[in-house]
Amino acid sequence: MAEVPSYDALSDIYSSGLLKHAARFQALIEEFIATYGARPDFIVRAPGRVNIIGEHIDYCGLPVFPMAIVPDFIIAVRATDRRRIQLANRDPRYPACDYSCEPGSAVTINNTTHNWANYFKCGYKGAVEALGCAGPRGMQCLVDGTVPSSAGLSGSSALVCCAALATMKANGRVLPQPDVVAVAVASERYIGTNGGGMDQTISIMAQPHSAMFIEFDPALAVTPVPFPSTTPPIAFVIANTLVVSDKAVTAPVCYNLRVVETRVGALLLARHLGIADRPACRDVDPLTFKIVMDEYFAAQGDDGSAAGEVQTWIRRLEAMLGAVQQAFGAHPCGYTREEMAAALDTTPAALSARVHEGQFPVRAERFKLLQRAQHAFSEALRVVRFRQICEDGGSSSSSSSLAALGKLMDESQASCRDVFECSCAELDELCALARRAGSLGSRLTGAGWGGCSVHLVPQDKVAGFIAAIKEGFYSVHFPELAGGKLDEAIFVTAPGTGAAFYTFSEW
Ligand code: NG1
Repeated sequence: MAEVPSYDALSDIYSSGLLKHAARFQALIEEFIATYGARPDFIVRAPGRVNIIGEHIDYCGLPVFPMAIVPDFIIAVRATDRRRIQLANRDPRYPACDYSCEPGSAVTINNTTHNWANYFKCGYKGAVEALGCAGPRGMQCLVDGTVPSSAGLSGSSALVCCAALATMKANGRVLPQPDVVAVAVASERYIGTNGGGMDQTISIMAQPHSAMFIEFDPALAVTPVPFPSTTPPIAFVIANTLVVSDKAVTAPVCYNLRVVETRVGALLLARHLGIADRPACRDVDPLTFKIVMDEYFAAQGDDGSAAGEVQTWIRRLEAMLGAVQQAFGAHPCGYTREEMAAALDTTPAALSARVHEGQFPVRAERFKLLQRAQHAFSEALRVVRFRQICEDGGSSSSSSSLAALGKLMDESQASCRDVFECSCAELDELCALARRAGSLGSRLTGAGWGGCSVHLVPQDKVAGFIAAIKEGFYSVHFPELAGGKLDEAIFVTAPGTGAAFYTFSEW
């Protein structure tokens, strides 16, 4: 299995802006020495990501299409024999903290208060448990992050991944990439959001120059898919609405509620399709839309091998969209808890336990199973088609490829806005403005309800596009924003590298 790479040249990590990155790494080392009085042993880096298409479907077991970005977390680390984890951040908004790592002392993550160090502790705790470390080493750590927080670019997962890797390396054993992903996915749930695995997978396993088609079921599979080489080339611009959406805080009515709606949807769909008693549906936890889809076809003796992979995906997803309408169409305004339980011949309390509400509580009068399922299967179709266009890139004209990719992104945004209801007024406004300013496809990225949007723009139009958004959005809503701050809010990005260790022999 692939190992997390170690580099000794920044050019292996970043493809441009090397002087700027070198200055940042140098400043990290200098501040580390000033803080702890010794040089760090190593630096570990994990990037944020932008999801190009495939929103809120990783936790349904359905494929997604993100790429790593340059904004990242880096942590300088020194292993010590003192039984303490000392944690500091170069950003003065994030206070230092210090906790015991004596054998037997539990790491507590208080997710009722929002504290940046919680994300570090998640990765630390997950790594120590995964290594089976009875007596973990002490660590001195200095963190520097450039991923905006609560913006849909997955700064949280980048920090969790970085902390898990720092802890593994300091304790002498770094697990293979897929195991690090599993540790980071499971441990980020200590924060209280019942997340899928997209962010941690791309942060650890991204490859340069490609977005990644990520499948979660039946096993994690990551396929690099370069964008088609069009004339003009494709560029992606990220624009932050600057509406802060902290999904840990809003989880009971936003993120975790969507997870529950899709989980209950999967249970009910299995029952509607007459496959609820098949072992994979009855015993698996959580049951996802992807498992229901596969089991439905397996029950008919259809293992999918009759057609090419893409055709199989399309045929199956389209069939599920039809089934969803039949299963939930009589409840266009959603289900009450009692209605969902009755449809599953159970009680509301037993259903709540089945979808782990004890750990991830949710609040809702009505659960919109029809809409959530429609979004999930149609979004997966868009992901598969997006990949297909990228892979066929050379065979159709540049303008038709770009237009087709952009159309899928626009359709995704419409579905997120109207069907899955995870957009917000500012995201809608920014996407509409972006299309008028020359974007071929515009959508929210990440969890939504605020945060960032992503726009497909022909490279020769990027400068004009960014100027138009600055004028039409930022100068209207954030007239005080200028210079570097404005450039952090809207920037062009290319697929970046995944997590790595950096051993700074040249310094
Ligand atoms: P962000 O944008 O980092 O809040 C979240 C989830 C993803 C995925 C997206 C929506 C975590 C760590 N991340 O991302 O797994 O479900 O929302 O597509 O929970």
